[in-house]
Amino acid sequence: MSEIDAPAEASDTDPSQTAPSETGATASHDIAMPQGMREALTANWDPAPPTPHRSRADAGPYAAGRRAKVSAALRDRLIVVPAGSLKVRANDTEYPFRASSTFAWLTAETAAEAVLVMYPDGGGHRSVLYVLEYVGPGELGYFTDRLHGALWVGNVPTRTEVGERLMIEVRGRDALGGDLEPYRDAEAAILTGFDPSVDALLPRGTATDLERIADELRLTKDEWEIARLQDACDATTRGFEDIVRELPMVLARGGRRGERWLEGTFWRRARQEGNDVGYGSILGAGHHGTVLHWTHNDGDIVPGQLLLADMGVETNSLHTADVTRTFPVTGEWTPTQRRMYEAVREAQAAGIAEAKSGADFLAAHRAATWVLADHLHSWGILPVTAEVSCSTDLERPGAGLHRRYTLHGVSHMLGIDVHDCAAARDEVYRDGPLAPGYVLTVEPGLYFQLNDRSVPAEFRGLAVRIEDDILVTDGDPVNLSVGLPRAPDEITAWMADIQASPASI
Ligand SMILES: [Mn+2]
Repeated sequence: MSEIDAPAEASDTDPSQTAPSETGATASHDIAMPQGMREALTANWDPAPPTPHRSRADAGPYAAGRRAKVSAALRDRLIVVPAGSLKVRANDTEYPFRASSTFAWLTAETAAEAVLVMYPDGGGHRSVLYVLEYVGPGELGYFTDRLHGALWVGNVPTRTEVGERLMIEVRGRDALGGDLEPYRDAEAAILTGFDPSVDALLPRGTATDLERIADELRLTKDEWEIARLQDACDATTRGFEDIVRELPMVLARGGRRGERWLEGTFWRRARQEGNDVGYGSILGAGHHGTVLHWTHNDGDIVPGQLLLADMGVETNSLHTADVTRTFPVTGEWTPTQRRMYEAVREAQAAGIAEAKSGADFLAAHRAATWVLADHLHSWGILPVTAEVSCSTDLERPGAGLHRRYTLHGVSHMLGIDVHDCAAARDEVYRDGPLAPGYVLTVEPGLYFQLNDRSVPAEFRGLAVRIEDDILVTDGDPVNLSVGLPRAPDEITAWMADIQASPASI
């Protein structure tokens, strides 16, 4: 990251703005660039080296198929879906950009500040993708625009290349305002809140139906998306192998902040094989595993602990895995750890068996939770039977007491978002039947807090969660994350095997 010696141009809202101030200095502490210097610096350049498009070559027809479904659901409406704008992290640095999920789903594009517009046209829609082309050689912004100068941030693909790769009409982002002007008062479905400059162009646009409709359509993954989710799970498997391989080294060095080290190890795999992690990795050693969203990951790792690792690689198409494994950091289970682990494994198997076409979404949750409650009762922790604790009559005395230890629902939809399809109505998601092409997690867990007086001392501070990504089909459920072992002895053997073999990249 460079600041000194080059005049940085912060172009706040208008990405095409490249004009420097009178002195040529554009941000605090920048060195002035007089007119003569500007002319000298902008002369004598060939075009900037092209940057290839990063999407898969086969993405276009699938994205077109998704647009056709949205088109049919929003007939005669203007549809506007921005990728989103850059977000400031601090001062003049931005967060890494991640396109809005609806945009990525409809275009297979992930570029910052791009916008999809679907114009009503003869009962259907004509789709146009507006992309930003960065400031090239011959213009001052090539040197001075730290957000969009090709010299500063690398070039982007040409409009022609984007159009050929994604099989869509492409126009420059600077044409968007003029193209939308005739629609300023039209009834528009617009994904608001992602790009303020786009929201301002269509002040009467509404977001509600578009998000709901897209999220309900996104419940069913097409074959291309299923393949990407499989890619995400496969890369995630390799990331888990990476952290297992480094555990002996972490322990040998005293384990200090070992959770953080392993977080970095997994992140390297995510960046190597995909775009990023799909959500903040959770690495909870010992009682940190009882904290559902433990993303501080700053704890030590010491022998005798279980490590709960909940991590997922996000592909370049932005599809993510969401996988949890829990294992003893030395590979050796204590009897209590094993007993607890086997209960969760049995619960997960019961849940996965319910992930069938036609079953309702909550069937996996009910089946898994019943198994957990039954074990909790048999251990003397739950004072009532599973039948009482899992009663659908929530007013019944004793109902729901297992929730002190199970804490969360067993499933959620998975796709481009880790908690996918959040805007879908309850009647099609939570209360709706599963269908072929749905992908959901099955992730039961047991959590005994360190300070919970209701459990025997031997259980306190222990946490187990097992999470896999399940594809619903016409037949049996397909486990996309089956590449990682689950049986306790298989985990021990897997760890020894991985730790005896070199890393692969
Ligand atoms: Mn999950």
